[in-house]
Amino acid sequence: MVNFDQPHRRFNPLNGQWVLVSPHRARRPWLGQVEKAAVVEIPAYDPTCTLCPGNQRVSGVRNEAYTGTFVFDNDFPALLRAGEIQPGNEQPNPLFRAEQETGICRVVCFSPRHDLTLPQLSVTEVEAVLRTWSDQTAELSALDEIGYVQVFENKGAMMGCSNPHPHSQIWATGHVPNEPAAEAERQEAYLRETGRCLLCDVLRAEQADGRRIVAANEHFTALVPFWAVWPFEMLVVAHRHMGSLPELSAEERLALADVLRQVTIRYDNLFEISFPYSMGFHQTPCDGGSYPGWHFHLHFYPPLLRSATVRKFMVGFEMLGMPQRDLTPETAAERLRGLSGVHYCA
Ligand code: H2U
Ligand code: ZN
Repeated sequence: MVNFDQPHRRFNPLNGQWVLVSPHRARRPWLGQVEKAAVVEIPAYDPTCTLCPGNQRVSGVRNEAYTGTFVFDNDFPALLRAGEIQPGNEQPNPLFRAEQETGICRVVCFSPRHDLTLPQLSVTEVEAVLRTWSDQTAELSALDEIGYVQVFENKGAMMGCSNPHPHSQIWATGHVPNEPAAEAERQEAYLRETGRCLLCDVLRAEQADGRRIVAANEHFTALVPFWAVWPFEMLVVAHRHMGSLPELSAEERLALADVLRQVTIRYDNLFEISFPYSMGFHQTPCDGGSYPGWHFHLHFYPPLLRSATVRKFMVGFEMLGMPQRDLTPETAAERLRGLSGVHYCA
């Protein structure tokens, strides 16, 4: 038996990592929002923004006068196409392993509006963003040189986002990156050992328990996972066993748009700020392997802990030992669930 009110560790079956939970330290009274972040008025169009329609980017290229979503190749890509890489003469050895990495980096603007983040867009506008991410996934994963397509959004200066114009990024790589590689291994092992899908089982168990569920509709559920590391981390799981965005039906895409709004609106309402996070889709690798155990999902990793400005740091024991949290996932979910589904600015 385990006492969840006392220090204990929880296992993340998706990545094989443990997290230390110290709930006795979170007993101090909830102070709510201590200080509000300075309110910055953001214009609908910013003539100096490199992502706004019709404006010039750093590369000198001018953006289209776009009216919906807008995709362009990143002017400062972290990866290069195979044909762009110069041959080298480094000889890796077993201790200093290295492999050339190739790939494609793109930027996806959500809308022409410089001032509207995901929770402020309508459900049809979010659905349009999902369709763009889906089309990009299909296009990039069809390329021989691409083994994985990572769609993600870094939101807020705290997450290193350099431009407030709502946008996401896509990094498509030749190799499968660490996180999805670990998830692939564990999901396939679970399927081999049990004959069932890991996240189908997790979803059923979470639905039966109920304590960690924050929002749901017919096709998707958003929850604070049992093994969450970040205070208000969330996992969005598809109800149907599928692998990637292009597999969603039109109805499922609309349902995902709805859940994305439910999640991000509650995040903004928590401290009444534009809530920072890194979020991203975990989709089936496209490296030619077979991944019947892969279950389509999204992770939201927000850095904030107690207020608009008090963030969690992953330092000390967490860098050298393992991640640790005070607030239990159950308490975090309860707090998020209790917030209004209507944006505080509306
Ligand atoms: P982040 O702020 O989330 O890093 O996203 C901005 C991205 O947009 C960043 O990767 C790219 C940056 O390289 N960018 C361009 O490609 N061209 C520009 O003119 C500005 C920013
Ligand atoms: Zn802009």
